[in-house]
Amino acid sequence: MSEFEKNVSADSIYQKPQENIDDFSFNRQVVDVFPDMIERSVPGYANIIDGIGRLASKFAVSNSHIYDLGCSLGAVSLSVAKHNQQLDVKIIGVDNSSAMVERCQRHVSSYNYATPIEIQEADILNLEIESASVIIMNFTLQFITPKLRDALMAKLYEALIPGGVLILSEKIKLGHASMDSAIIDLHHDFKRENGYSDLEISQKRTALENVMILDEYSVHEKRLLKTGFDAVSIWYQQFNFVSFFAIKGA
Ligand code: GEK
Repeated sequence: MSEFEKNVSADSIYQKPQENIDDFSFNRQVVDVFPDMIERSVPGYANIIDGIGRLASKFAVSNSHIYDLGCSLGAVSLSVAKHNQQLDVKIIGVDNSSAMVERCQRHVSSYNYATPIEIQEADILNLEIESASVIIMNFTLQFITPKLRDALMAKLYEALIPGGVLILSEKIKLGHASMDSAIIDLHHDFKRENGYSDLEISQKRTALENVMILDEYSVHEKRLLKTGFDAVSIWYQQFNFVSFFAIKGA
């Protein structure tokens, strides 16, 4: 366990009743508890992080960039660096939360993988992306305003080299009332088993309501095919948390 992991505080942000629940934001308070929060909230998080590193290594090519968009504390960037076998690859992690970026830079620099990792503070929507063999958005697209998602996918497609891959992970809607309700119950059971109370679960849900907007998987798939990607496939799913990848034709 690294020094960083030993210093992670437990997430107690929504433990006490709050009269007015502010919209969720990736501020300093969230950054302080982020590894604990995401591990206890996203089923399969550790498997997804490891799997993305392994999957990225199948598509990374020499003299290219690998982007980790919405990198938070750099878990994906570090997994990609750990598994990368290609020379002259640069991993670029990007986040628009200055609190995240500051902590991420310190965290990432405590590792010493051969593949360099550069962390930038920027909004993905304004970012210039180029020469990418792999682009990853691990639970980030759901925080982008829905009407901007088509254009963002088109920009990522353009930035990929032929044969490149886009790896997306998202919480999804199932699009059927009783199926959604069953799966949401399973997710809430998962959170309860990880120590969150009903109050914490419901207050967090309220905080996320206006900022995390979910699509159905079929919407993601259609959008990517319409953008020009050759094929889209799920490689991991637990409950309503899905990770999938799309290939740009060679
Ligand atoms: C992980 N990928 O640990 N531009 C840049 N960053 C953004 C934007 C934007 N427009 N919108 C949101 N973010 C990570 C987890 S968390 C998901 C990703 C979660 C950033 C935001 O600041 C946050 O750090 C991240 O996207 C989403 O694998 O907490 O559910």
